[in-house]
Amino acid sequence: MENSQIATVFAEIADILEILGEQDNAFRIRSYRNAARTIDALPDRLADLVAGGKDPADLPGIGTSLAGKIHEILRTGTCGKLKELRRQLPGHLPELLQVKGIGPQTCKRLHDKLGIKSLKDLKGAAERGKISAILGEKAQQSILKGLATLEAVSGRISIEKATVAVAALGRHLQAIATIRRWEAAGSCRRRCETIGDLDILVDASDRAKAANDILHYAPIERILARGDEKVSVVLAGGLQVDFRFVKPDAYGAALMYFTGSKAHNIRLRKRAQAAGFKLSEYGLFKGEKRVASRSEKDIHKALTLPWIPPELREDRGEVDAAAAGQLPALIERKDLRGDLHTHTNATDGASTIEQMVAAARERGYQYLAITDHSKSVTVAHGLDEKALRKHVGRIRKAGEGLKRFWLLAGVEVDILRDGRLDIDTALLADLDWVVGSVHSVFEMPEDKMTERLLRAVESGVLDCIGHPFSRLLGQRGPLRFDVDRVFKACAQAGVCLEINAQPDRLDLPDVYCKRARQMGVTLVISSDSHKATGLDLIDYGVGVARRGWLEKKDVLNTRSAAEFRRYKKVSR
Ligand code: DGT
Ligand code: CA
Ligand code: CA
Ligand code: ZN
Repeated sequence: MENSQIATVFAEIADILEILGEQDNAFRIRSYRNAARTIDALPDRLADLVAGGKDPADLPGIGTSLAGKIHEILRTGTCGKLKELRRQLPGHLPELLQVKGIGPQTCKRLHDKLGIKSLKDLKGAAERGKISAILGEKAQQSILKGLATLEAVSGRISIEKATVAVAALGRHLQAIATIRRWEAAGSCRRRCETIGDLDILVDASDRAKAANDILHYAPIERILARGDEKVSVVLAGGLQVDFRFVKPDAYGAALMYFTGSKAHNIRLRKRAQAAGFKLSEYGLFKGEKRVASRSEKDIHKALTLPWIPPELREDRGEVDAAAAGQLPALIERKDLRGDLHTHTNATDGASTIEQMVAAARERGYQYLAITDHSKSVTVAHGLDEKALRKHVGRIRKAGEGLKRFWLLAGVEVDILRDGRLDIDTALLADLDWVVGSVHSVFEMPEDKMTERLLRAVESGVLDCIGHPFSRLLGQRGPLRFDVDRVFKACAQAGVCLEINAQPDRLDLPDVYCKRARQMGVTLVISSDSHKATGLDLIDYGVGVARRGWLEKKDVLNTRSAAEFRRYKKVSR
């Protein structure tokens, strides 16, 4: 169980209490919120700490009552209090909080004044112009916009949430004796940005028994279907899981089919047909004879293709590339030698410089850049010149004593609305690594935004553009700018583009990775971690890079510290 899952339970309790408007609960609401924040920011997994004998009540702001709930959540995945509160709340009100700009109080007003009980109600009211009378025209427009971005991912969850859900479910499946083998297929295996539902393949020696044991998984809230081929359930929180039973001798064929994507399957089936085969979830057939089915490799081989990695299976030219022997040798997590975008407790991070370094070394890295926020990002306590100079002094001092490890003193500097940078150029020029990012004024005419980014790229002091589209999945659309011009300027100026691995960013998006590489831009995969354990989020960035056809050589932070130093000398 991850800290974020525990924090989510407390945050939802606070949301519901606040929507219910129980004034005398103000103190309790605050303590649930604080607990959620504390737990979310913990550098270590609370589950591990508790397993190691730590009492959650020792954490700041967590008393015995909350500690008891933490134990309950760790044991059962949820908490009785939350279930009870959910029963008290009419309709699906907390789902309104997913809309950017709607907090619990707005939510309550929308309910009290307009009888809104769900997202659907909200949308209807906003479209009929009913909201402006209560909240004003500006709020109505912003709600309509928030709804539109939400719809783009509606009913879908982040790849991180899906990965965590698969890991938790996996621990349950692992313990079922009749299950010989299982695997997550579908969009999860292709490492898509967001996941609609989970598709789990199961090879069981006794299907009825296995189905029975699967259905004992505590987070299951509803059973949609139960048959000999398939069991479908909905977990608490709304995630659907389809389990499909497959025979071991057709495992590869089923894995291939249910991995998809649908467009890829169709493309591959056409190729099989052209060669006189029939391809289905049961195998590759010539007439009545099954020629391959046990493993994906067998099937690909019979079609005279190399094995195609799941991340490429989107019908973006991968079948032709495979046939021509031109599949990329995709980058892997173990190729990474360092992380070039991280935060510490000097701004909005939770860990110290030393804790970040230790975590980087544990992961086998040879270098790490500390890039805290600059002054414009006031919510993150961004640093002004004076504070940054002091911080850089501390970073350099911490780096001096380190053997075979390069600690880079850097910054994530704000790109202001006119393209100027938020920190004095002379100071930036003195740093080891400068990430430039847009954190405000996301709405601009396209040509103005292009000029803004070009000016930053051509400043001569940036090493990398952070989260280049500054989108937040489900919350904020991408910046609009002339992609070709900005990418070309990056290639010319030797400024890298970041693949930011934060699960709600995944920015650059996969299709732009391919384009950036073709235009000669160097890419960097960064965790943008705000705590020591957050370095592992970089995995989601590797997923994006693989979906973007990137190889080890395309990504700067696969280079050794020595090679990276040489790159730095020639690039600036
Ligand atoms: P999702 O769940 O929306 O994130 O995306 P997927 O790709 O996991 O889609 P899902 O769960 O509907 O189906 C899983 C896989 O099953 C899909 O990637 C390909 C395969 N599949 C589903 N329906 C069809 C179909 O009508 N034709 C073919 N060829 N394959 C299908
Ligand atoms: Ca799926
Ligand atoms: Ca499915
Ligand atoms: Zn940022």
